[in-house]
Amino acid sequence: MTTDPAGCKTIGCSACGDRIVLPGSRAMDPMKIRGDFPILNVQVHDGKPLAYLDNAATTQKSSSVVCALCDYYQFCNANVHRSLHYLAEQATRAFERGRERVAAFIQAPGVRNIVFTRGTTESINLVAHSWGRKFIRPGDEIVLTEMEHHSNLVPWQLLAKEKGAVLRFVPVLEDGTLDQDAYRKLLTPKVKLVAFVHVSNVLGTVNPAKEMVAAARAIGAVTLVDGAQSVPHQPVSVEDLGCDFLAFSGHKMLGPTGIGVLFGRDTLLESMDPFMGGGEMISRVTLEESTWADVPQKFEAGTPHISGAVGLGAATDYLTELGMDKVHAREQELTKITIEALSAVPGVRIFGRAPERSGAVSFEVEGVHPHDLAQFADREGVAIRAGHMCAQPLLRKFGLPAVARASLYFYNLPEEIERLVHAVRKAKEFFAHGTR
Ligand code: 7TS
Repeated sequence: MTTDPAGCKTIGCSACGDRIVLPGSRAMDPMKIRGDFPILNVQVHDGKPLAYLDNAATTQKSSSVVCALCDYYQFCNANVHRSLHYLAEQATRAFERGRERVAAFIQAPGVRNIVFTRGTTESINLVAHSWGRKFIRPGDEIVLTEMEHHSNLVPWQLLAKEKGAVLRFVPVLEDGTLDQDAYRKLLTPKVKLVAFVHVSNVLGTVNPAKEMVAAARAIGAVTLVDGAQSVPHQPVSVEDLGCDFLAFSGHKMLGPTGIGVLFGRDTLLESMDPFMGGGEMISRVTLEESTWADVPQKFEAGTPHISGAVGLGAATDYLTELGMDKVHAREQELTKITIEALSAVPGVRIFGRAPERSGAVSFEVEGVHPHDLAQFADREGVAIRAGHMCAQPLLRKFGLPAVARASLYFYNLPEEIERLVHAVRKAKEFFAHGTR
């Protein structure tokens, strides 16, 4: 490893020997960080600088991640876990190194606990299919919350329908926190699974996951945490959380799209049936029947997203080098600025006032439809999202068909938040008087 005068470290990729540039210890300098993300410098709509505030949907990718993908395809590409030639061994090593880095990133006991999937959605569907269909019986209860993303709701609806199980929901209170008293009351011996979102993609609420997991485990329920909006933004340790399953997506944490993770406890993964059948997930196959490979391969049928695992590994390297505690602290600062600045605009209502919250800030502006606002902001170079955020039941609870949402990551700047607020003020003006 070498370190240049700017503090950047260059390491050799263990698989292909090529260099990977990592940010240095002085890297929380925002301008230096932004140098690692060329896309943040693109200009949109006739030369407007881009303010990318849609990070809950997907984050941008650091050059180190893009380089790792390039290096992989240029120098290491082959299929994994099968051929014996040089490149096949390099590719297998690179792929498995990705798994090792992911395991270390969330403090999993080992690589056996890390199943690669396409993303959070597939990870949750895997548990519903492979664990749920085997262990859920008629009359069993599954506890979810009212703030779930559709991906932690619909798979359980399908399972409950098939198995005659009952879904129960922890209510969301006015401030965007979960009703913890109601949660405790729902925890009866009938409950077999508790699945909940760690950080809401709409309200930004950080749920007390460790305590919720402990309460569920005390009654013998299996626990699944949707970490799509937590793992990228704060230190998350499965050892500390104590959950049985944790699901998250690579693309929301600097990694490529199409790669995600299911962490699972050894004993549970071993007890579950396969998710999909095909190559790689078998031990022995006859014409009539098959036996399964050991975990995690049992759940990884077919050729996996090899470069995705390599890219996700590079993403965890980048985040680890920055320090997840610093990533979190920086986002907390930006979130505070965003909430204060938006709250100062008359007619702006922010949803989610949890004492502990993340940088997903949903809001509405009096007199401006969220979709119009997002379109207007886009013309100003400010990228935000509008819509139901894949959480229709939650929005319905707040009486809203849609909201606007700015979502932050460590590479954002206070100036970008100012530009958002400026766009909001201008949109209000425009929709009130028809002037720009
Ligand atoms: N769970 C949560 C809490 C999410 O925010 C999302 C995606 C998912 C699950 C699904 O992740 P995927 O990678 O499998 O699609 N959330 C968002 C969002 O808020 N805007 O676009 C996608």
